[in-house]
Amino acid sequence: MERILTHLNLVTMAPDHGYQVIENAMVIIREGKISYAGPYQADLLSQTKGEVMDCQQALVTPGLIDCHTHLVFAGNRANEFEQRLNGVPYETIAKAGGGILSTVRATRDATEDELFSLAMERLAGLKRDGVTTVEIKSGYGLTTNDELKMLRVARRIGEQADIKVSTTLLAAHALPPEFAGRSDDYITLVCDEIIPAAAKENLADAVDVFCEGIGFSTAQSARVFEAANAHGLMIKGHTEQLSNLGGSALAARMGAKSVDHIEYLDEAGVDALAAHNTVATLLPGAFYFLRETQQPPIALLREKGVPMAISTDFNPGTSPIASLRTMMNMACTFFRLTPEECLRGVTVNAAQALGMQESCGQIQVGMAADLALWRVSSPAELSYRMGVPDLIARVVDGEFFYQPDNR
Ligand code: DI6
Ligand code: FE
Repeated sequence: MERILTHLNLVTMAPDHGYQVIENAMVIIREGKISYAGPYQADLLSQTKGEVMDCQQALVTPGLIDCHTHLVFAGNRANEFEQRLNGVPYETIAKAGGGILSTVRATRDATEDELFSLAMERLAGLKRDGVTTVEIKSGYGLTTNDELKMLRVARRIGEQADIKVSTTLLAAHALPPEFAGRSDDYITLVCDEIIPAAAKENLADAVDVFCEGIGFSTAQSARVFEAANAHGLMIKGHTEQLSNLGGSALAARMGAKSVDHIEYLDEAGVDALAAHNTVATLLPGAFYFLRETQQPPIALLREKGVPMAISTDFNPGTSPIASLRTMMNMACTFFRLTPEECLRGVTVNAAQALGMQESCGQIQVGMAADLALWRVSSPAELSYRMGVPDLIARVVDGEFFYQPDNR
């Protein structure tokens, strides 16, 4: 069964046309994959059997990819947000059990069904922005059972068929209270028990580490990456978010698909990313929410040709913002990325950050028919405007999901 989309303006992000709009274009979908994408061709249309859909001049881009989220958790931290704005010091909140560990408690107490329905609500926000693939991390369980529980919820979201999910085990996110003063022992648990269990049940596509003074050291991160590599899982890092420990270069050398945050990355770190073709994932939501002033080294990343991705980092502590288009706008305003770099950052480069560059992130023959149809006239509008419901539909493996009330 084929489907022919006509009367559309096409932005493929593929090497031949990239960001350039192909007007009056045509896309043919066969068995969930792109079989043609390019200028309108009357004879091709007449040769093709199937349903013809008039897209009424919609702009069609690859479906957007949010390559870094913590979408599965229970509770929220609005109370702490409010306390801080009322002058309560962070230390007081932390001593009273606030911060990441309050989310850990709530997540441990929640059932899989509860976590699933909470995550689905948050996901609705991302879908409104045309997201067809999302990465979801664990990291609020911090026991074998609770980490696997989070990953099972993430996998179940992917089985709903209207969005693709890539899962990441982030057991090395924070030190659980049971291991206070024994962080090396916790890393041993992560390497010897949690990673093997997640690999055995096929629950994780990748493994991530929070490599930071308040997280885990580079030596501990290396142990986690080694265990992940030994189990054939991809690796990624939360690195150089608050200080420069060299975690990004370490992760790149060990084969990381991406390193994320990277406000404090130095030139040697950028060189390591360039040498290993590691994606630099920018998270402007956390930059905004933490009122960070240290800029990621955008000029150096550009100069050395490091691919940049952009993501929401959706999480209850530092980025409670379920909008990838808001992140595109913030990447322009805070980091001075161009709208072209932003669209690349949520399509082709985000796919690379997930090791999915062969199957999605571009509109190219043979790739999955994962598309977003927009009521906009130029791709720059996607980074320019926030909050206006511009999305008409998402297409996942050739299947259409219309945005309610916006057909
Ligand atoms: N960096 C972050 O910004 C989040 N995790 C991390 O490693 C914060 C997560 C939270 O506060 O719940
Ligand atoms: Fe994160």
